[in-house]
Amino acid sequence: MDMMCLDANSVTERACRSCGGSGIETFLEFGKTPLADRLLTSSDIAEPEPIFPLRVAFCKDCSLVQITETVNPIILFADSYPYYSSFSPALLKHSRANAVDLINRRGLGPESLVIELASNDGYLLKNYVEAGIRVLGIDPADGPAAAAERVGVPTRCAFFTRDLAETLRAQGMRADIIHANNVLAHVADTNGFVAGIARLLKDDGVAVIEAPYVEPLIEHCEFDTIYHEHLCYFSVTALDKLFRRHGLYLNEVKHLSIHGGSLRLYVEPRENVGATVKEQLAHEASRGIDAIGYFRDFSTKVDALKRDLSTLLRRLKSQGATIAAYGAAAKGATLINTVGIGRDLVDFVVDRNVYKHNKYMPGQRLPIRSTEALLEVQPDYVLLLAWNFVDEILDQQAEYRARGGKFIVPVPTPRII
Ligand code: DWN
Ligand code: ZN
Repeated sequence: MDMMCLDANSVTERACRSCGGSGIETFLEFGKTPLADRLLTSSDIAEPEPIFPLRVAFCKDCSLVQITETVNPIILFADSYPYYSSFSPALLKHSRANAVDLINRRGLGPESLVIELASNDGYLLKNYVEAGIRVLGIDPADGPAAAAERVGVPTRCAFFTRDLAETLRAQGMRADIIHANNVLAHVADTNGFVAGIARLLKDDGVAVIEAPYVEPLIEHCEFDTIYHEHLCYFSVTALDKLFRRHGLYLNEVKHLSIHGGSLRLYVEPRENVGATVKEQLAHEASRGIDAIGYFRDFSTKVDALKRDLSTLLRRLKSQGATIAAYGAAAKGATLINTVGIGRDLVDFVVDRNVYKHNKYMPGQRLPIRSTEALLEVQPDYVLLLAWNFVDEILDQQAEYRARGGKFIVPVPTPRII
C-alpha cells in the first residue's frame, strides 16, 4: 500500500484556529492517515495515495480542541465529494423538523430569506422551498450542488467566505435564517466564516448551527469522528468566545443525538444569553472541559478500544467467520486505518449511497458495494462503521439478521448485536 505525503497540499498550524494563541498542546496522535472521504476508483488503486499527519490539540487560551493539520479545502470538498445527506432517512426527518420548527418560531413567509452554508443536495432547504420561502444554498461540492438544483433548491457552488458574504450583501441579500450544519468544524478560516455570517445575517436574524459536541466524543470514545475534514471539536466554552469575537451571541443551545452527539446553536447579533447556555458553560467548567486535564487520558482510552476491536475481529476470523462492514463513512475510514482493518479481516463494505459503489475505502482499499450484497453473500458478521445510525440500520437489515447475521458495533465499546 504505497502512500505519499503531499506537503504542498497542507499546512501545519502553529497557532490556535480560533484565538490565534500559541498555547496549543497535542493530546492525541494518529501519525499519517489517508483522507477519509477520498474514495478510490479502480484506476486509483495502482497510484500512491496522499497521507497527512493527524494530530489533535487543545488550546489553553480559548479551550478549542482542534487538529493541527489543514489540508487544502479544494482537495477535501470540491471535486467528487461523495457525501450526499439525503441517503440517510433519519437525517432527512431531523432536518425537516428543524425547518418546520423555525418556520413556526420565526413566522417565516414568502418575503423571508433562508441561506444554508454547506447545503449539500438540498436535504434541508427543500423544506423551505415547499413552504414557498426564498432560499439560497452555498456548497463547494459540485455533485451535491447539482443534485440540489435538480430538486429545486437554487445553489451557489462555492466556498462560503467573508468576501462572498460581502458580495451577497452588496447584492441586497440579508438572511432571516442562516443554517450551517456540520460545516463550522470543517472550515479552514473559522474566523472568516463566522465574520461572514455576521455580515449576512439580518439584525433580527438567527444563525442555526449544528456541530458535533466534544463531550460525547471524549465520553463515548468516538475517536473515529476525527479526520482531516474535521478541523475543530467544539465545546460551548470555545464557541461562546469564537462568536463574541465577531459581535455574535450564542443565546440558546440544544443537545442532539445525531452524529454521536451534536449541539444545535442559536446565534444572534443581539446579546440575550438564555439559561441553556449559562447551564452548559457551568457544566463544562465543573467537568473541566475548559482545561487540558480533561483530555490527557483520551489516547489511552482510544488505544484500548482499538486493541479490543482488533482482538475481537481476529478472534472471529480465527474461528472461520466471514465479516463485512456497513457504511462507507468518513468515520469508517478513520476506524479501519487506525485499527488496521484490511481485507484479511473484512471482505467488503456496503453503503446505500450509489455514488460510493464500486469504489474503495481510502488506505485499506476495502471494496464498496450496495447493501444488497449482505443478503447475496450473507456474511456471518457486519462491522457497523456508520454506528451513529445504528437503530435505523438494524431495522433496515431485519432480513439479514433474521437469517442469523450479526452486527458488531465498535463505539463506544465493541459489542455484538
Ligand atoms: O461531518 C460530516 C458528517 C456530517 O457526514 C462529513 N464530514 C462527512 C460525513 O461523515 P460520515 O461519512 O462519517 O457520515 P455518516 O452520515 O455517518 O455516513 C454514513 C454513511 O452510511 C453514508 O455513506 C451513508 C451510509 N448510510 C447507509 O448506507 N444506509 C447511512 C444510512 C443512515 C443508511 O441507512
Ligand atoms: Zn485558542
